[in-house]
Order: sequence, then structure tokens, then C-alpha cells
Amino acid sequence: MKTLPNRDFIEACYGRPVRRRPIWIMRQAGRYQASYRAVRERYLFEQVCTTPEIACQVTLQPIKEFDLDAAIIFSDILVVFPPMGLPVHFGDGGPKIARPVRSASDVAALRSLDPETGLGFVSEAIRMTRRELPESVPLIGFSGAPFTLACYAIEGTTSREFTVAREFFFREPQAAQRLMSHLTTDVAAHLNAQIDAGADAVQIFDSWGGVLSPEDYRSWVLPHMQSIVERVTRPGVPIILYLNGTSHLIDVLRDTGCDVISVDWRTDLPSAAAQCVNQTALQGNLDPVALFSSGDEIRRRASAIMAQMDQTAKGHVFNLGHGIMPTTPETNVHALVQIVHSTLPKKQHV
Ligand code: 1CP
Repeated sequence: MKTLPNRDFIEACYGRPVRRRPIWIMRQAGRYQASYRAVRERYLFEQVCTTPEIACQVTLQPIKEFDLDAAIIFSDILVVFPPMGLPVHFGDGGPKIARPVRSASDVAALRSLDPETGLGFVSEAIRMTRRELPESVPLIGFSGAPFTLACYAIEGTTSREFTVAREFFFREPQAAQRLMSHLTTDVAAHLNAQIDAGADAVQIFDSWGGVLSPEDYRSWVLPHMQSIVERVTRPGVPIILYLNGTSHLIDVLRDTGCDVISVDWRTDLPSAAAQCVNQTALQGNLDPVALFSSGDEIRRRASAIMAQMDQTAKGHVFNLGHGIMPTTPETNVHALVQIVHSTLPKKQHV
């Protein structure tokens, strides 16, 4: 008999009953896994991203090792930049963009992204992974959000508060909005290409959106996010939106129309859920660093999150509040998955 696909992750995104509570982990393919480090000894990060066979192999590693409810395609939010005319170098100090966007003419010089020619390796990696993955495991495609991509494009590197990028929004408001519109079109095209290639859900990473006040996020970013959600929404393919620095923006993020808000570990869950007014499910939000504590402490914290989500949220996908730390013990990842799966969800499918 054919096994039924595990719909729990997709159902939880829509706030519908599940058979068991779904869990996946941000950066779930990565340096905390010995099998990933072995691949990285042989290939540069850029080679892993741009070679579909290797990207597929790395995407499958955590699924083979842990009982996770979704896979996320191995890629990076910055892969969109080279085809737009912004080469990126991934060094030890984080990504570097050689010629950042610093003027209206830099914005005008950006090329439009054609996902087929510019990012064919992502679509191919998704097609390959979808063929290799058990039917029971949904595959998540992803993109950076326009604001977070603008942060890197302008700043040229990582930063704590992206002051250079925010300065551009104040100093050159029209050029900044032209950049946001350009990125919005490209992000929607990138996400749609991933869905066409077989992604079952998509996550938009607005990792640095939390550096903005609610007013500025509402006026500078929200219309672009609404436009992406409108262009990407398809029946049965949920859209998840992640920010690191979510608490002060929940009601603005709800207005994007996304299906799930993925919250960081500082977010107060009952108040986040109250602001979602039963429109949006929540994903999260264990502190990634808590995975260095004992099994008992992990259980205590994970159980507290699940109890709060059950009481308040429309639906809950368990995850960390940000990416897993590279030195996390793999045994603690096993422990977390086991704890989450053995706790019955309130909205259980019978
Ligand atoms: O192997 C290595 O040494 C490179 C480390 C690494 C990895 C594993 C980078 C460089 N990117 C990735 C993969 C990656 N990036 C995935 C793979 C899918 C998965 O298994 O989860 C995803 C979803 C991302 C997304 C990403 N890249 C984000 C959004 C999520 C977040 O962390 O907030 C961001 C901001 C990036 C930029 C980036 N790429 C790499 C690094 C080290 C960074 C962050 C730099 C910074 O802190 O600003």
C-alpha cells in the first residue's frame, strides 16, 4: 500500500488539525552536521549552491539523519545577486559584495532576474531533490525578502544594524523604493520558479526587517511584501515569513497576507498569537543556543513553547527562533525532534 504523504507540516501552516506536531530546523543542512562538513572539505560553499547534485545531496542529509517533517532546499538568499550584476564572495567573515548599490544610477544599472537563465541551478536542484525525497516529506523553497536583500546590496556585507542601508532609505527615498520594487519583482519570480520546479511551500527570510520601526516597515516594506504574497500565492502552497526581531512588527507582518509568521526566540508567544487574530499560524521559536543545554532543559523549554502555542496560535510549526548554531551537538537535535513528536498537538487529526 502506498504510504500517505505526511501533510502535517502543510496542514499546520494553514492551522488545520495534524497527526503529529511538525518540526524542521532553520539552517537544518549545515555545519552542525559531520556529513555536511565532509562535503564542505571538498567543495566551496558557492560550488555546493550552484551544483544541483551537491545541493540535492546536502538537502537530503538532515532528512536521512533526523525524523524531520520538511526539507529546505540548500541554497542561499544571496544567490539572486550575481545574475542581477552584483557578484558575491562568501568568505570567513560572511558574504561580501564587491560593488555595493550606493546611488540611484547603481539601482538603474541592476539587471532583471530571469530565474531560468540566472538561477537554473536552483530549479534543477529542486527537481532533483523532489525526485529523491520520500514522497512523505514536503520540500521548502526560499528567498530573501526585498528589504533584507536591499540591506546586503547597499551595505555590501553583514552588519548589526545596517546603518549604511538605512541611511540610503532616508537620503535617497525614491532610489531606495525603486530598488525595493526591482527586488520585489525578482523575489516573486524566484519563488514562483521554485514552486514550478516542485517546492511544496516557500519561506521568505526578512532576517533584518527587525531593524525598522513598525511605521517604517509599514510604509517602506509592507506594500512590497503584499505584492509578493499576491503574486506567489497558490492553493496548497503555504507562504512563511521569517524575521529576526519580530515582536514589535507582528501586526504589520500579519497584514502581508502570509500564511505563517516565523518568530524569533525573544517573541512573547501569547501576545504574538493575539495579534494574529486567528489569521496567521506561527512557527518557532526555541532559542538556538538552548540546544547546548541538558535534555531536561530542552524538554522543559520545548514543552513550554508547545503549551503556549496550543493555547493561543491558529497553528504551530515547531522550529528554532533563528538558524541552528554550527557547534550544536547532533544528539540534542535528535532529542528535540523526539520531544516535539511525542507531545500531542491540541488540534489533532483522528
Ligand atoms: O558552509 C558554510 O560555511 C556557509 C554557511 C552558510 C550556509 C550553511 C551560508 C553563508 N549560507 C548557508 C545556507 C543557507 N542560507 C540556507 C540553507 C538552507 C537550510 O538548510 O536552512 C538558508 C535558508 C540560508 C538563508 C540565509 N542566508 C539567510 C536568512 C536566514 C538567516 O540566517 O537569517 C541569510 C541572512 C543568509 C546570508 C548568509 N549566507 C551565509 C551566511 C554566513 C549568511 C549570514 C551572514 C550574516 O550574518 O549577515
